[in-house]
Amino acid sequence: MNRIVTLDEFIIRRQKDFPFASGELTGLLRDIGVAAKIVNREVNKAGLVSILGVAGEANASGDDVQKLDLYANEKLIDCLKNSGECCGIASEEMEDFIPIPSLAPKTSKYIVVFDPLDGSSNIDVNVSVGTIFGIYRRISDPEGLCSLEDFLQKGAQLVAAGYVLYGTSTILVYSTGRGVNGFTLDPTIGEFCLSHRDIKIPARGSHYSVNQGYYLKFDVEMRRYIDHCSDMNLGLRYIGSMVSDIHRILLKGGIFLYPNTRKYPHGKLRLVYECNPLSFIVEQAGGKAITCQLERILDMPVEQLHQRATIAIGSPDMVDEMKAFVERYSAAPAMR
Ligand code: AHM
Ligand code: MG
Repeated sequence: MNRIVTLDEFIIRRQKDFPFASGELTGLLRDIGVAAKIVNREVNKAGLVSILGVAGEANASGDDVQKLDLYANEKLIDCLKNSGECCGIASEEMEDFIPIPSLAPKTSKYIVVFDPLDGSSNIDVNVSVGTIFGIYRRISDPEGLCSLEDFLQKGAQLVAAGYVLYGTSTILVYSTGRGVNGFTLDPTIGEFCLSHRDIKIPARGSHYSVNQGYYLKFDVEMRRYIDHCSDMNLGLRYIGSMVSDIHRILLKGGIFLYPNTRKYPHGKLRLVYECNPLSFIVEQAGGKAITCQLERILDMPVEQLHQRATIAIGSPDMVDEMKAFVERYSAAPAMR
């Protein structure tokens, strides 16, 4: 039997790769691991809603039942606030960021952004959902509270990013910029155990992932690329939970698209909470991530916390191919 490597052990071992590391990032990653276990416990109970109570009502014990995405948001905030390793948090569930005063004598240098429960429309029907997170080093004066500029850094400035997928098993995947590793939760011992070492995305895959129901709302170049995927006999897989779709693509190859539509002229997905962290992971695994207007996601200027972006992300050869289609069809209006 192979020796089990737990997430905590792995994170501590990796700290040695960073000569000037103070242990803060290590602590933060561990806090996120703890929050993930707490959220996982509640996600697993979601099917018992008819027994335990519906969100917005009181349950049998008279306690208010919370929506799961708000619960996840609260747990992540609690874990990060109490650790003292982080000086600010921004979440997809909150309008504004929360500055966290330092616990003297410590002055924390990291901020965390997250989408606590992505794909939350899938919870009621027992389909996988996920948590996405990104960690940046603060750029504001370390003596004061963190400020908006800390959260508006480009994705290329990420120090670490990851996701937790609450699926058939629960897996935490993260990168600190030196490859990507995945840890599956063993519920019997309550530990995330190293299960996917140094993940590399295949150059191509046999599936594409897009909400094909919006086909007629996409620009012509995107429609031509989707036609091409179908001509190539690629299979379509779309879960409607980005973490699940990206996880499949990371392991098996493929491309995920969320282009602009009439309803979402700038794309639907959030740059800070969804696109940047997942692009960081995919690039670290050898993949690519660009907007449907062909800019690298990680180089996109961030002007607002809840800014949206279009995205094409996944296997490098497939993203290049999509890019070629966009260049060809947007340059030749006569062919529309
Ligand atoms: P959410 O953050 O409100 O859950 O929305 C994000 C989700 C992604 O996980 C998923 O890829 C996408 O929205 C699905 O959107 P659509 O139903 O428009 O295809
Ligand atoms: Mg989301």
